[in-house]
Amino acid sequence: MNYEIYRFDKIDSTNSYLLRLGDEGFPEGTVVAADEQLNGRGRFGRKWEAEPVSNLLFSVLLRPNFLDRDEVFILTFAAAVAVAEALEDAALVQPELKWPNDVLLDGKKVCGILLESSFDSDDLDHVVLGIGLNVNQKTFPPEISNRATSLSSFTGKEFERDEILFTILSRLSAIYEVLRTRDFHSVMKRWRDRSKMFGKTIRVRLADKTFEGICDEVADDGSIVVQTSAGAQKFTSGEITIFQMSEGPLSGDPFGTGEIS
Ligand code: BT5
Repeated sequence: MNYEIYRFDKIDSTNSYLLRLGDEGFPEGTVVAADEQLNGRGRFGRKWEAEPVSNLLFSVLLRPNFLDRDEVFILTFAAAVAVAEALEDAALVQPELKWPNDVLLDGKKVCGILLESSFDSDDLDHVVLGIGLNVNQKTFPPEISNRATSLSSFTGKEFERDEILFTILSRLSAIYEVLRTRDFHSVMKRWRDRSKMFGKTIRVRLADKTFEGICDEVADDGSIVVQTSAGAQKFTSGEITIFQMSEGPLSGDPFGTGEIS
């Protein structure tokens, strides 16, 4: 993939801006990166809070015409793998992946991914992959301080943001080529290899029901399978809380809320 990077000191949201560039016909590989977002977004309208200049806040424009609309979910998993591999290379850490879109260090969220798609009538036109990675930020607002971390908080070191950005983009490009061959299985396997959810007790909360059981697998279609007392149940969305063996929740709301599309 050929990247062209547009940099901003300040922007509303790199995702919102790039969705507009996508509508205007900008090519695949267009990247928008900002030092500060005034309206950084998570999923379901949540806020992404990041101190200016300390972190990576960027979005990548994709035009994955080799994917059907119900296969777009795979891009979130591929991006999580790309980020994890990049952090292994560039920061010498071993991140853990949590369904469906979180990258964790020590059970805390270091990176969130926001995938947004734009359709032309029924056809997928473009996808914007937004990545917020906490790099050199040392402290977090009280409401997330016990569940958020940064590369710097975790390692005690400072990082060159561009070096991490270029490593992520290069890993993303490589995994995107694998997706082009439609080898979804190998991408999901790389995701599963970095997840520690399997075999743990998890709680899945839907709008009107809660299920608890052992996390069995995350399937190639991105769904999560849980062994409950009523048998195996498959979920494509829900709020996930992971429990340690005999401790309380490892991470709960709002980080666990997920939908795979
Ligand atoms: C996400 O949403 O994790 C996706 C975040 C994507 C942010 C990037 S930044 C560049 C691009 N432009 C945008 O406008 N967005 C993308 P979600 O799974 O809904 O998680 C959001 C929740 O994470 C919030 O409700 C907070 O509880 C928590 N959170 C907010 N800021 C955080 C941070 N810096 N580190 C860790 N957790 C955070």
